[in-house]
Amino acid sequence: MPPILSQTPVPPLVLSFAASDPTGGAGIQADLLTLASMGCHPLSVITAITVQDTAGVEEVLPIDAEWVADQARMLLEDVPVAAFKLGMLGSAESIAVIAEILADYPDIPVILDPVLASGRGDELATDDMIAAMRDLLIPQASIITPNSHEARRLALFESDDEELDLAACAARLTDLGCEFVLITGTHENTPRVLNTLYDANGLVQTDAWDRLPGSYHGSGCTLASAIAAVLAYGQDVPAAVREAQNFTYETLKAAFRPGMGQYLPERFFWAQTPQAEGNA
Ligand code: PXL
Repeated sequence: MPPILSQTPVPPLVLSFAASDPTGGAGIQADLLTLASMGCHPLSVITAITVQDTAGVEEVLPIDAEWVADQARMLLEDVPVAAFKLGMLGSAESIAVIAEILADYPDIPVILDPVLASGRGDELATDDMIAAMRDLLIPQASIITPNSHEARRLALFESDDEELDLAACAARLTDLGCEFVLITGTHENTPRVLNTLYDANGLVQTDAWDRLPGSYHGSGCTLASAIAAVLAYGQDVPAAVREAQNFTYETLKAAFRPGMGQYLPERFFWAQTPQAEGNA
């Protein structure tokens, strides 16, 4: 190899386990764009393939759990990973093999975005997947990033009653063993969006954001990947959560609408020319 190449520093490597979203708005494509935009090199293990457009998800084909495990194991033998990011995982069997892999790398931070449904409400996780996440993944997570609906379902509160206390949900989730829980508040009936970070001792920080006018596809994947990127650069979770929210907010302000459904976050907002901004 020419010396110039061998001296090129390796960016932090973040391994994302996620499903393909052909729109590029969510899923593995969202993770790759976010990680690359934030200066990491994305590694990817595909857990499922979806058929969808910007309005919603039509079909899901989970990848065989053995293939999920093989993709990850081969990669991990070769390259040093700075953070694991988990999105839509496809099946309870895949969750089980991913949990085994994570257990072999206990020092690598795990960012779990517990994807349960699409923005339109298409179910993306079965009850056995939710049970497996709760039993096998949440105990190993450095941080999980549910929205308020997901937090209530994972904490076993069935109702979507706005009065249900999100702090109580977070306490149940940290009791399962994760270090931090970031509950995003887009779906709550508050004037501003409140994103709240908890640990085992309770509230850590709340950040408030002005509500943006659009409906966005892939904002959760963007936020969780951005947290993974900052953790991969060595910052702590509260700092990563702050910086990742700033990044995500910028991607949503620059979002574009390529089809008839939702807006997609612009993960390369910082590379836009003034003219492209004028067309947005
Ligand atoms: O936004 C969550 C999400 C994650 N991954 C895939 C998705 C979605 C939502 O639709 O399709 C592949």
